[in-house]
Amino acid sequence: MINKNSAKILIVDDDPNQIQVVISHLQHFDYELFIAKNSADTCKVLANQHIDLVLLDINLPDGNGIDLCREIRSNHEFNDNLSIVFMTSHHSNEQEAKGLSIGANDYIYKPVNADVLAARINVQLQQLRKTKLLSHYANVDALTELGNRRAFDNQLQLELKRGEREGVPVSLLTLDIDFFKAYNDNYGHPQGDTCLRDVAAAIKSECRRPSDFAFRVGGEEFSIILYNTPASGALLFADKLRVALIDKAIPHEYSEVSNLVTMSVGISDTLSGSYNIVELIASADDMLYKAKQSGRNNAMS
Ligand code: GH3
Ligand code: MG
Ligand code: MG
Ligand code: MG
Repeated sequence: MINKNSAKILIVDDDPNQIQVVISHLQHFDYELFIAKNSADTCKVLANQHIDLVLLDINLPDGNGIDLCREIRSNHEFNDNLSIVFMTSHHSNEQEAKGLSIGANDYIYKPVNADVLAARINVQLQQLRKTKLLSHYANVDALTELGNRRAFDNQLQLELKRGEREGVPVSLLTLDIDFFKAYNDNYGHPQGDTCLRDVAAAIKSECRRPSDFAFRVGGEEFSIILYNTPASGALLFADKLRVALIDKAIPHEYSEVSNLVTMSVGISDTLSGSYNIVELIASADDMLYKAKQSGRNNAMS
């Protein structure tokens, strides 16, 4: 969520006087302001800071704002949730329509009134907050706060493409809680939900690298993507995770394998198969089936 007071705004203008005007208009707000005087500096700031909004001049010494806007929108390394607002003194309906059609969110003419600038920025920041909230609801599982099935599909697609491009293995782990139906039937659904949250917490605490991604993909099923990890490494990870869950010591006196909640894990990787998403998922599911068949509370690759 962007907090209104901590929004990061980048002012792009080659005219120091114009920059001063904007700064004085915005000084009463707690925005964090950044300045760039040309296209190259703009890209540098966008790459290094999570900017929320850019106030973009059209005429720049090393290019023009329209081309820069296009470049920003096509470069996915930059913040997807970025608002681009053109600010120019050159009146042109054609330019204005073009700017909005290539991905700008608003178009303001200089000189701008301080209250109007503040109000327009506020509209943009409100819109960003709504977009982020919508994306959160679409991708995050409400019970565990892990990514949901949709987020899993997207991330796996992304990591497989990246792995293939960089020639790096990707592992997939499919996790399933053992005898969870019996848990629910005996302890009740609310207690079952609490158990799912506890399992998710154990998963989160074991996913320590930025390239480890965990999801709740179904009722009591979870998936983990480990980038740059072969199945042998994923197996070690799965065993640590199983121990972490056992260490949580969630009582389950109706389990047939333990008196605690346990999980079984199926593992596949891109080395044994291909970078094909369907094959990778099917193979992890097969391994999960085998892990269940062989007595549960274990991991198989
Ligand atoms: P196995 O060891 O073979 O995995 O047995 P199991 O009982 O865990 O497997 P099964 O797939 O038969 O049971 C899944 C159960 O998970 C069914 C349902 O009671 C429970 N469940 C699914 N979604 C939720 C949920 O959102 N909350 C709660 N509390 N329980 C859920
Ligand atoms: Mg200029
Ligand atoms: Mg299941
Ligand atoms: Mg189960």
